[in-house]
Amino acid sequence: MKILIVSVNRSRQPAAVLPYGACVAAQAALNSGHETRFLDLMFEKGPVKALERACRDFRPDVAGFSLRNIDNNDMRYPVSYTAEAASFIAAARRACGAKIVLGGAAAAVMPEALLRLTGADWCVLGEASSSFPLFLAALSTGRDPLSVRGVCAVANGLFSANPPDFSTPSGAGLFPDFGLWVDLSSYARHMVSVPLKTKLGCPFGCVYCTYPSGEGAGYRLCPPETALRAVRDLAASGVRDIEFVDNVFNSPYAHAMELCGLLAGNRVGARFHTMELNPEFTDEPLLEAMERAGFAGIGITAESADDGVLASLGKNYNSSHLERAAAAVEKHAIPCMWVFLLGGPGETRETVRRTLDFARRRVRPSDTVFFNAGVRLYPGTPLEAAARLEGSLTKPQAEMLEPVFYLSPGVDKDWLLATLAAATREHMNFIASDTLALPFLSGLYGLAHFAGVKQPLWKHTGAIRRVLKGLGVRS
Ligand code: B12
Repeated sequence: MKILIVSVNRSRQPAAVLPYGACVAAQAALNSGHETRFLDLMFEKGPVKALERACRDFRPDVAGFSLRNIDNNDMRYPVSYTAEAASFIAAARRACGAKIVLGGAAAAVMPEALLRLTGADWCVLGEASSSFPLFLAALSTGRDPLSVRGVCAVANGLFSANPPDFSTPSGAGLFPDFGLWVDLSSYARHMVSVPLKTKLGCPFGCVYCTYPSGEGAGYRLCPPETALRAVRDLAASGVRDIEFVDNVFNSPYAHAMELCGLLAGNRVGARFHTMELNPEFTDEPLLEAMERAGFAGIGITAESADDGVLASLGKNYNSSHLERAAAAVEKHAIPCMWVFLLGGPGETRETVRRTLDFARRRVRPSDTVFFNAGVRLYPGTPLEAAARLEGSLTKPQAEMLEPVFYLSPGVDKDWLLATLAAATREHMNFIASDTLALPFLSGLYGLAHFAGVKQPLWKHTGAIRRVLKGLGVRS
């Protein structure tokens, strides 16, 4: 069959991201014998025209739309991406007779609502490297696609789903030949690193999170040697920045250590990044190993420094792990971004102050701190159930594509935002969503690349904000 994969994501907030999942789906279609083309809408000036052209010229049998984001997860400046995605799908429908399939991280979070919104024929969940070829095989041989694990559809107004198979092993299927599908140099010009994942699944029980339902709760580890091969291939093709986008990079700890050891022993001239370190496993030996491996930037997803809030969020760590992680970070030169999520269950003015106090005391001024305010609610999560019990969420699940946020009754929105604004004014290395919403942020990446600045750009947050302040620009 002729398969067109369309990556609809055009968001540059906080930075453009390379359509990793869409590339995996395209590679899976190609490897299973289908004639496959890819349309990346990220940098297209006229996305609808480009899509119509691709549909008319290629006349695909199947158009697979990769939907990454539902919205920007920002309570203060919410942006929803689903209406735009639906308009692209409608344009494809008008331009050709292809069957329309949805996939991607957003589709995994709310498949039914997205199927109903877009009118797509099917949604394929689970690992695209295994489920997508099985789906295409069913379609091409006239079998019911719903017989394939991970496929769902709305027919006659009714939603049917065949649950995804979370037992497929993680391996080479995670490493597409990116250069076949996207223009890597455009991404490099926007200071975007190439993403790689070294495992699937997430065993943690964070109350707001969709990862275990999207990938399964058990780990499926990619052999570190296989990941090293993918890193080598990318480096050989000229890629200089590689970001590990595992849900949690440093768990299982031994797997991360083994990979770092291999990277250190086989230096390929690339810089490595990850934003997904869990404080429980962030210690001295790990940072030592990451430094030797060539990591140029790390992020610690701390969320809160208050033990009560961490427990209510369902976290596996407490404030003593944060203290230990901070002590380890201080001993190493790798720039670090700390990420906090304020307003979750159990949050009060007191607990917010405790987290801010941790950031002031323990984060080096040369490092960056990002504060999220408000927790995006997703169907099927324990936090959704709690919010309904509390009475703060009344919207039916079908309407949750429009962003809805949880804010603890113990802290009011105005106070929280004013307190955050004061903290970010006082500390130039502290940022909140105001900075991410800056309209010129995307241009800044291009400028920085042109000036030869190395990734990650966020390590210059303090300096950039000071310059902007000098120019009278609020950031
Ligand atoms: C790492 C990450 C980031 C990094 C990205 C770094 C980088 N260099 O790429 C950073 C921190 C920058 C980031 C930013 C954002 N992220 Co983010 N991110 C992730 C994370 C943890 C992994 C994404 C990834 O690369 N996965 C690996 C690829 C291979 O998986 P995949 O894309 O899902 O694709 C698989 C399937 O979905 C499927 N598939 C994909 N496309 C298609 C197409 C077809 C046809 C088929 C059949 C299958 C298919 O096949 C793939 C392989 O199985 C996910 C969580 C998660 N577990 O998905 C969140 C996630 C994708 N992010 C999310 C969000 C909201 C954002 C932001 C909007 C806000 C934010 N929190 O910062 C921004 C948007 C940035 C942008 N410009 O678009 C949401 C998106 C859904 C939603 N809730 O709206 C997720 C799912 C987290 C969540 N549950 O809330 N993110």
